[in-house]
Amino acid sequence: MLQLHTFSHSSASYRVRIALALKGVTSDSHFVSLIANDHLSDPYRTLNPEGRVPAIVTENGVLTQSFAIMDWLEDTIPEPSLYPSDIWQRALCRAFAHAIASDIFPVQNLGVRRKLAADFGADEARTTQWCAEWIAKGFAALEMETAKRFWSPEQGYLFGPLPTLADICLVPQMNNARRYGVDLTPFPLLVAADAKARAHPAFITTAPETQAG
Ligand SMILES: N[C@@H](CCC(=O)N[C@@H](CS)C(=O)NCC(=O)O)C(=O)O
Repeated sequence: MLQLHTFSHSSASYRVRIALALKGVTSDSHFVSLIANDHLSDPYRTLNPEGRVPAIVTENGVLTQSFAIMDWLEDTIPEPSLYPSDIWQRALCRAFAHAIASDIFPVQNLGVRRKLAADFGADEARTTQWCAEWIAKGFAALEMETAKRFWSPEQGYLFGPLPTLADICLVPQMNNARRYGVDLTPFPLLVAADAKARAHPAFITTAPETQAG
């Protein structure tokens, strides 16, 4: 059985939990509290020297990085696919997902927020403002990209009839946006896509509030 090292409110962990659920794969959850700094402990860093969640223990060894884990799942269990079938749509889907995972999310990660506070004297209000501004900037671009594709909620998920990596990245990032008080009214397409995806059982059963730890 796969062992997933995960934290309830970690968006990268939530991505992997959704992907596992979509693929119908069960795993043993090992809770790593980012609040209690479990991720920085020696035993955890032996598993994942980066000191981040998620990490998954497979029969081949430990795999880190949510995208590496999701692509490994995709390669191992191709159906249902986490990508649209058309090659160009697949590329656009990857671009959407990476805009969140590589550009929007990293600047509001826990380590960054702690550094802003410790080294630059940013209080809670300033770090919240920092996170909210980066999210709003990134969402503005994604809203435009989504409008350029003439996407509408009637079309289903962001890239077709099934949830893809784009939806998997959007929903956890929307949770962060709400947590930091981002005004979502300028992003009606993203709000609609989020509402559609978060109603899917794979997103519901793996949501932060359903997780122990
Ligand atoms: N690129 C990594 C990011 C993993 C990551 O940074 N996870 C966060 C939680 S969502 C974390 O462990 N943060 C710890 C920290 O910032 O110290 C992935 O996609 O898996």
